Amino acid sequence: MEKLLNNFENLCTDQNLIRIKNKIFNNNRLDFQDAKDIMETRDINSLGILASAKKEELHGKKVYFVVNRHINPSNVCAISCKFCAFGKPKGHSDAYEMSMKKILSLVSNELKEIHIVGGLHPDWKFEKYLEIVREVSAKAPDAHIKAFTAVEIDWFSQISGKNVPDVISSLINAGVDALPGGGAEIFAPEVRRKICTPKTTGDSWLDIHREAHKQGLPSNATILYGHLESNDDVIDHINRLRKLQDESKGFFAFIPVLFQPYNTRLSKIKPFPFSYDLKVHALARLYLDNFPYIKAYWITLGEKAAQVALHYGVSDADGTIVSEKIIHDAGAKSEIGHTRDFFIKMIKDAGYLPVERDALYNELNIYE
Ligand code: V47
Repeated sequence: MEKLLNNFENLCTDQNLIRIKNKIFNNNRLDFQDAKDIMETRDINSLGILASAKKEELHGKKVYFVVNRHINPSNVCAISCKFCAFGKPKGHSDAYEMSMKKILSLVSNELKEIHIVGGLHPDWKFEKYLEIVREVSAKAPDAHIKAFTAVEIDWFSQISGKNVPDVISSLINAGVDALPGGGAEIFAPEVRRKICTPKTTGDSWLDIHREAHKQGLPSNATILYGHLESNDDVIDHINRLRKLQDESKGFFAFIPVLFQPYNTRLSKIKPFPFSYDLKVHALARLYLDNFPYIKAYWITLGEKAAQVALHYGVSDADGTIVSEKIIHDAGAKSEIGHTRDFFIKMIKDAGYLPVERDALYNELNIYE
C-alpha cells in the first residue's frame, strides 16, 4: 500500500483525486466538492487505493466479521414503504407473527450478536418487544442484542405514550446493547418522501440516535442507495451523519445498503453500474473520518462484490446472519446466511486478516 501511495501521482489519472489524497493525508477534512469529485471520478482504481490506504491507517489489514443471526419477529407493518417487500398489512396471506417459543428456538449462546428488527405491528404493545429482549437475553446471556431501528423506536414511543428517552432507557434495561442502523434510508426529504412516506423523518432518525448515544447506547447507520437518489443526496446523507458523530461519537459502523427492487413498488428502477457501489463505499471511508468502521453488506451487494468492496475502504464484512428475510423478500441473490469459515476464507482470499468480533467490536479471534 505504501508503494502504491508513494507512486500515486504517477498512477492516478484524475487531478481531483490527487488533490483529495493530499488533503486526506494532511488530516484535512473532505468537503462537499471533494465528495462530488469522488462520486464523479472515472479513475476507480485510484479511488480504491485512497480508500484502502485510509482503511489500513485505521485498522491495518484487519477486516472484522461476527457470528450473528437476524430475527424478524413479525412482518406485519402499519405502514407501507415503496422500497420494501417485507412489510405486510395485518391479515395478508403472507403476514406472520412468531411466538416467543419460535423466537427462542432461533437463539443459541454460540451467537455473539442477535439482530432483531421487524414491522411496526399495529396491535403489539411495547411491553411485548421488551419481553422479547428479556427472554432472548436470558437464553443467550453471552450474546449482545442489537435491536430495533430508530423507526421502531419512534413507533414504540407512539404506541406506549412514553417519550423517546424513556423508550430507549426501557430497551437498555431490558437488555438491548446496541441499535442497528436501519431506517435511515435517505435523509434528503424529497426522495425520502417519494420512497417511504409516512416513515420517521430523517431529522427524527438522527435525534433518536443522538439520544441513544447520550444514554451510552452505541449504534450503526445505513444509507439505502441505488434508487431515486442523486450524488448530492448521498453526500448530504453522510454529511449529516458526520456532523452527528462529531457531536455524539456513538456510531460504530456505516453500512451502505443497495436497493433490491423485486416485489417492491419501485421495481422499474434500473440497476446502477458496479462503479457506483464502489464509489459509495469508498466515499464513506474517506468522508466519514469519524466513523470507525465501514461495512459491506454482502446480503445486498452479493458475496463477490462484497469481497471487492474490501479494497474500497471496507473494514467489516457483517456476519453469518443465518437467515435473512427483509432483503430476500425483495429479490436479493445472495445466500441467506454463511458460516464462520466462509468469512475467514473470503477475507483471507482478498488479502486481508479476518478478525472475529462481537457486536461492540471487541476482538474475539484473529485468524492469522
Ligand atoms: O432500513 C428494506 C433495508 C434495512 C429493502 O446495523 C431494503 O448492523 C434493500 O438496517 N432493498 C434494514 N434494502 C437492514 C439494516 C441492517 C442490515 C445489516 C446490518 C445492520 C446493522 C443493519 O433494510 C432498512 C432498509 O433500508 N431494506 N427493503 C430493499 N428492497
